Amino acid sequence: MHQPHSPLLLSTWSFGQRSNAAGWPILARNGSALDAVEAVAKYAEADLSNRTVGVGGLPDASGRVSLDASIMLSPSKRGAVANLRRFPHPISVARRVMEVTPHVLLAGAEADDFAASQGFKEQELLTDESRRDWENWRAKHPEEVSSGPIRNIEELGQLAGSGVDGSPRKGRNEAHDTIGVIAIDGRGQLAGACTTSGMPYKLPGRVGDSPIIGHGLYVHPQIGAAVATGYGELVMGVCGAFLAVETLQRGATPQDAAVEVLKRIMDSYDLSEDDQVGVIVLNHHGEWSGAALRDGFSVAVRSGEQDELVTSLKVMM
Ligand code: SD4
Repeated sequence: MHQPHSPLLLSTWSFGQRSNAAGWPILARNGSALDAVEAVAKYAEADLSNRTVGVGGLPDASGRVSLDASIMLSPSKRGAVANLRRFPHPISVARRVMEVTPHVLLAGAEADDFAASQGFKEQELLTDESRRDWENWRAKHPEEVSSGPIRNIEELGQLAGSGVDGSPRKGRNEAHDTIGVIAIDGRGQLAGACTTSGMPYKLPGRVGDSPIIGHGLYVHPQIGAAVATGYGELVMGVCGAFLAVETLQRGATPQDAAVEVLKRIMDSYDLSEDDQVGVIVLNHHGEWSGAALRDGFSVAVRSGEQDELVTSLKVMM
């Protein structure tokens, strides 16, 4: 178990490890958990090899990329953006929503306008590679939007099998997804961030769990923090991240809290074999756990003593 007030960073999926490297120096020099989680999220957003966060993310069914993000310190300090289409760092726009507006969530074209008014730099989000994948997908699905999640799309680049367009994979890092990161700093302050381009080929306008406080992310400074990843619609039906922190408050361990969220999902849906949700839960003592419905989810852990990828508990047989 981690010692109280020893800084700790926990990120979703295998690519969280290299993203953690961007946030760890902040915690190591006694910086804030908030700055650290923002740095981790920004790294993933800017990473072009990461195909479903930030620039390079897979687009919606209309071929346009839209980004969702949230950041949180406490019930009264949180911000989010949904359906951002012109700016590459939704996490920083979410932080600005938290810091300079009385609101929690800005969405759509007005969220882009807000980002512009705050001086953020615009960038085309659709890369040639994502456009080609979308064109291939569109050619095979002329009338449809995404038929749902692609199981562990975050790790498809690491696994054998086909790519996001149904064609053979092109490389190790082809299809990463949401990064969720939670941290505790040397003063014992908790923070969390979550950023994604959402479900590939989604219906335009679809917003998942990541930018909704209590669904993809929740932080309570005196209790703990939780982040969820995977098929957002499943998380949203059970207020997944809030449920995890609430379960901690009732005295559960981080592992029991993570499992509680997944059990609630199993009880609430007729799950298909592609449905995947992963959860990371951290309590205010610095104890943590990760769990997922199925194989394939891992937690990237970074502390003074540890820099590794930990395979999470799987709850479905
Ligand atoms: C969503 N939960 O938009 C996100 C996607 C995700 O790993 O987390 N993928 O549904």
